[in-house]
Amino acid sequence: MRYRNDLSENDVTPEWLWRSRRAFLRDALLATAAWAASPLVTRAAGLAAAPNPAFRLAEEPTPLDKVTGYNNFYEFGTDKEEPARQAGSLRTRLWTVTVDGEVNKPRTFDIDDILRLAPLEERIYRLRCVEAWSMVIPWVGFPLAALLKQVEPRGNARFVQFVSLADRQQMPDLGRGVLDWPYREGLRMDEALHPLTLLTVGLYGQVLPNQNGAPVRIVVPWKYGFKSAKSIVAIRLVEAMPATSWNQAAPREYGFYANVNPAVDHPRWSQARERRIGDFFKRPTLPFNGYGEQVASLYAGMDLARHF
Ligand SMILES: Nc1nc2c(c(=O)[nH]1)N[C@H]1C(S)=C(S)[C@@H](COP(=O)(O)O)O[C@H]1N2
Ligand SMILES: [Mo]
Repeated sequence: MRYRNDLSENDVTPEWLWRSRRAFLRDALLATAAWAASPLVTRAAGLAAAPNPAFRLAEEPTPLDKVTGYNNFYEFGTDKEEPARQAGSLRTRLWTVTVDGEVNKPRTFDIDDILRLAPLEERIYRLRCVEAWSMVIPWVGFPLAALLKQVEPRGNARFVQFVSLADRQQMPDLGRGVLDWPYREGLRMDEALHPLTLLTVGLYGQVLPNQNGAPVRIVVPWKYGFKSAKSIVAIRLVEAMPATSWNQAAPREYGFYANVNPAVDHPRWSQARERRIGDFFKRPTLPFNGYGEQVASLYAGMDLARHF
């Protein structure tokens, strides 16, 4: 989807959003200064989401053009500029997410079902990429826990696997074999149920741009960015730790946990500092990306140098 000021509403609004707009969207954000000022934004793609004051940061959000122009999404190219150029071929309508595995009520949700599950919130989170850059992004979504509750996880569900779309017709770089497709990620059950873990449908008050993982992705702010799977089509609750694409590709470099940790270097570079996109100087990386107060207890007693 392109974001332009001069397109009519129906040109730029995905059908699922347009159809469900009356129920879930208001013509909010029309008047806010940041919204009106951005040449990239169209009001028609707006998502009504109440800012959650518990998730504000004293740091400037990364400008929208950087958030949508500098992306990691290997299905659309390995250069950071390629997803913005190439992700237009992703079809995000009539999208479904199947949630199954160790659950009492497996179910396939369409995107409208998902939007109906919980009120949308705007939460400003840091995103720290494993390659030592970071952004601050106002995401729109709600806790993944609200979705998982719907399917009634069984007692033996210990992990959650996320599976992204893998369609060669829509994703030009799937043939290049840099990763084992579909892109797969995973969380331990308590991580998946943690209130910080966000099922995400938008950013900057608009539906997710394709290059950021439309129409629905995960955002796990205390972990390296690769844990936050984009354009997901399946969520599986499983008993054993699931395989993940990056861990399979380079197990010495990318662990299952991937908690942001300035004390544990990547084998090929330091993780002590990071470049906030747009800044010249690097800044220190914070343990758990600054969310330690909320999540450090999940790892009590674990050797995080071993379980990196
Ligand atoms: N399906 C899929 N999800 C993905 C990736 C990917 O290549 N494919 N890249 C990951 C990485 S490494 C990062 S840093 C974040 C980037 O998200 P952003 O482009 O919205 O900043 O997406 C993650 N999710
Ligand atoms: Mo990343």
